[in-house]
Amino acid sequence: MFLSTKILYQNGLKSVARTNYIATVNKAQAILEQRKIEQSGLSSKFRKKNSKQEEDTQVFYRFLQKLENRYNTEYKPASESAIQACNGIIKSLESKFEFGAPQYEIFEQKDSNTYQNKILPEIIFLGKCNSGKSTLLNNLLTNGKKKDLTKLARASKVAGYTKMLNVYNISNRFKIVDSPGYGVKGTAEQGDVTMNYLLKRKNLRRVYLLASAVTGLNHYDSAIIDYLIEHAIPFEIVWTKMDKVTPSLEPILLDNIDKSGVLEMPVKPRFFFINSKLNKQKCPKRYGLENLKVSIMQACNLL
Ligand SMILES: Nc1nc2c(ncn2[C@@H]2O[C@H](COP(=O)(O)OP(=O)(O)OP(=O)(O)O)[C@@H](O)[C@H]2O)c(=O)[nH]1
Ligand SMILES: [Mg+2]
Repeated sequence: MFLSTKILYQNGLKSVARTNYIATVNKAQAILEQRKIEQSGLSSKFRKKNSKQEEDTQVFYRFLQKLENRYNTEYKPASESAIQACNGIIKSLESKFEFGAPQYEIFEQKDSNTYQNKILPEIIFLGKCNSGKSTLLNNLLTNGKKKDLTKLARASKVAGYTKMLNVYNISNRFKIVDSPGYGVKGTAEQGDVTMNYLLKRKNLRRVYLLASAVTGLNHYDSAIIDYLIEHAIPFEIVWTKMDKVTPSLEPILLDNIDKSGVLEMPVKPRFFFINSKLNKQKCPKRYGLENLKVSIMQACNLL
């Protein structure tokens, strides 16, 4: 009796253990199944997110194409060989901040001290405060590497950040001048130094006028454009912050350009549409910078 009870007990134990074991296996299987479901859910969510990103990038790219076709009819995009040559030159060059000048006389004086009168071709970035001049300069001269992006020109959310003409020397081959912005945050002294520079600078090859694609051109830009035309200073227009143009802002941008008066000029400036900042959703790359680099190199006779 004792034995059979013991066997029973043992059998009972075994069967309890077996039941527990089966329950554990079932539980583990259920967990695995659940995980599989979750993972497949996750990956489909991930796939959905990725394809949404791709779609947004394509939509953005198509909008850029539309702008190119509509406004740059007289200009061809830079050829692949020109882009490669240009990137090769830029890679081999070293950029450094040379000096800042709050007045044009100081600019001339510092410039002659630095170069012993060696004349280098020069371009300047003009534009309203906050239009992205300093950020673009950094992007161009550091090949867009994130860690280097604040190495050269200081940029800031605060409008009116650049206070004087800042000169950057690129391996003694050419120079880029970053200017203080005009508009509500600009000052009379900053206007003075910039206007004097535009008027007097003999080695200025081309002006790049920057306008945020979000705020567009306004009467300040028109006044500067009139000044450039009056003094026969060649210029192009760079539309910055394209990454911020949402579908609802697209028609506003087109309207701004169409009504700006620039399209009626006898020689239409070339437009560059760029994003200096990346945006995971629709601008994973920087667009338009290659064409702009080629234009700068050509203006400085380096290509
Ligand atoms: N999203 C986006 N932000 C940009 C872009 N370019 C510039 N910014 C931002 O716009 C702000 C102003 O940029 P800056 O480069 O300082 O503008 P600036 O024209 O030099 O301004 P001032 O020196 O004040 O005349 C900064 O917060 C930049 O990060 C761009 O292409 N996309
Ligand atoms: Mg600036």
